[in-house]
Parts: sequence; C-alpha cells; structure tokens
Amino acid sequence: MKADLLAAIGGADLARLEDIRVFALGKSGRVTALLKTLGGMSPEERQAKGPVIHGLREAVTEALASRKASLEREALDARLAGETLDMTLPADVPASGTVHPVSQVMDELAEIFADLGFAVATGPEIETDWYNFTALNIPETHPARAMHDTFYVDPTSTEREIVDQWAKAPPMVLRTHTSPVQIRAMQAAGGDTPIRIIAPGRTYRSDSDATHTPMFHQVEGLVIDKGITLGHLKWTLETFLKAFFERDDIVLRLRPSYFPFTEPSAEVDVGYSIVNDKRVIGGSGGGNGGGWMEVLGSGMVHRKVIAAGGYDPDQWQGFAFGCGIDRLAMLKYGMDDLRAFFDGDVRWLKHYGFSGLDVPTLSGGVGA
Ligand code: 2NM
Repeated sequence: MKADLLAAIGGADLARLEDIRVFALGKSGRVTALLKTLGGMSPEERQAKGPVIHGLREAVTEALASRKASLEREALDARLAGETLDMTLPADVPASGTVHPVSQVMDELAEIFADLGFAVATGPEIETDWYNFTALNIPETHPARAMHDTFYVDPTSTEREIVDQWAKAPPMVLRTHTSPVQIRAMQAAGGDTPIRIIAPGRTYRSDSDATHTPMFHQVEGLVIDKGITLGHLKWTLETFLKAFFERDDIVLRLRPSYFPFTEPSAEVDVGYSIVNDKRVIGGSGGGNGGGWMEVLGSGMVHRKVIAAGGYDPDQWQGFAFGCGIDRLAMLKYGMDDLRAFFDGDVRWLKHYGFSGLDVPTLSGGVGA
C-alpha cells in the first residue's frame, strides 16, 4: 500500500493530490482504517504492527506535503517566467481633474472677502415670493416679477410635494438673485449685531443667448452696522477689485442708478486699457482708447429692506452690492461665450481649468 500511495502521489497534480489525501487519510480512508485496527489488537501484535502503520501514515502525510510544495513552487516559477515587467516603460500618469473657472472665481471671492472680515452665507435656491421679491422692496407690479423673467415652480404640476407647497404658501420661485440669502442672514442675526457677508451661488432667470444662460452665478455682498456710508462701499469695492484683478491701478466710477432694494443706488464701472488691441481691466477709463466697463451694482440698503431683515433702520445702515460671477470670470480670464461655461466639454475645461492652488488674496500670493 505504501509503495502504491507514494507512486500515485509522485505523479499527481494539485487536484489529484487532494483526492489521494481523502482516499488514504480521510475519515474512511485506507490508512485511517488500518489505524483503527490497532485498538482491537493484543499488546504484542500492536507493538509489532503499530510502528509500521504509524510509519505508513507519516510517510503518506509527508509525501503529500512535499509534492504539494513542489507543485506550488513550479506553478509560481512558471508564472514568474511568463510575467515579465519592463522597467524601462514610461509610467502611466493618471489624468488629473481641474477646478471649473466658476468654482475658481468663487474661491477667489471667498478668500479676498475673508481678508476683509466677510463670512460666506448660503441659502435655498427654491424661494418664496416673499424672500425673493417682497422683502427686497420689489412690488407686485415690478417687471422683474413678470413670467418672462422668473421661473415659477409649476402650480399645475402633479408632483404631490409641489401641489401641497403651492396650496400652503403660493408661489415658489427659483431665486432670481442671491439677495434672499441676505434677508435670511439679517433675520438670523436677530436685529442687533453687525453683519458682513457675501452670498455666492446659483441664480435663475428665463433668458438665453451668448451672454445669458438660464442658470448663472451671482455674488452679493452685504454690510450692516451703525454709521455705514457710501464711502465704506466705495473703499470695499475698490479694495476687492484690486485684489481680484491683481492690479494696483484699478480706477472706479460710481454712476447713479436704480435698484428697488437700495437707495441711493449706483452702477460701478471699472476702467479698462487697450493692450494689443484687447480690453484689459486696469488703468485708463478714458485716455488712449480705454474706457469704462460696468462690473457691479450697488447701493445703500433701502430702509424697507433693513426693516424686512428685522433691523431698526433709524439705527442701522448698510451697503450692498452684486454681480455675476460668470461675467467676472470672463473678464479676468478672457473667455468669450458664456454658454461654453455650462456645456460640460472637457476640452474647454482643459484649456481654462485651474489647478486649485492659485487663489489670490489681498496680500497677493497663493491662498492658504
Ligand atoms: C445688487 C445691486 C445692489 C443687494 C441688496 C441686497 C440686500 F439684500 F441687502 F438688500 N443684497 N444685494 C444688491 C444691491 C444687489 O446686484 C446688482
């Protein structure tokens, strides 16, 4: 039996080896059966046959183990011989993502205004008519409320949630600006603390051409305190624009204008110069072919808006401003078609995308 088993083991592959193990050493295996006979033997017989049977078991066990080890070594050797690694091949560089220009500009805004003590505030994109219009002194009859400008949440929708909401508090709109965030921030502050915030985010208007997309990004700023003047507004915007465009020769012009939520209101123009036949922000504002470009809307927050935010307008004043983030990005990074911003074409992103490590601060240099 020993000779037969050892011969079989010597010629077996891995699967066959397991069969042989079960055949010889398994619960009802041949060697196991022999071991069981030892119990019924006389002491003399057991003394004679015991070592032989145990020797058989050891020999088979050892042969199985050594055959298994040598088969596994052979398999590994074969694999190593087959799988060669060419260390001279160039490394596979993983594609790295880029920061979208709108995200980049949002980061820049947050960084610059953080240096001026402004926090970033956010709020819902689906708003009530009250937060989007009424609180901002935009009367029922104002053209900004007309259907062609504002996206109303569909009152005829069969969506249960929308129908319920409409029944409770009509009507809901996609916010047309981020100003409702400022009203919410004023209410949250409780009417007795100064406020310095910017509110960046998505806004929606029913408008679409080369310079308008139905969804666009806006940033608005709000300061509420006692004794705030137009001077604070102008200094803040000048400081911001110098940091944002990374130039010291920024010139500003405040032009009287009208917004329902500010009084007085001013449009903010920034001077541009002509460099290589192109408009570049900085300098001029008139001479050498340069001129003015409108970049922001601004003003002193209207008494009614201060009151809607829960502040006493006889004690608290404030200034506010707003502008399109997409437009700021176009101006700073020389992009021309706004629609390309939201096409999701990665070739465009490859060209204009950012590493995310070059955010300017007030003191210049790379942001923390
Ligand atoms: C602008 C222009 C002028 C503005 C006003 C407010 C608020 F909430 F305080 F009333 N937030 N933003 C504002 C003022 C926005 O965007 C062209």
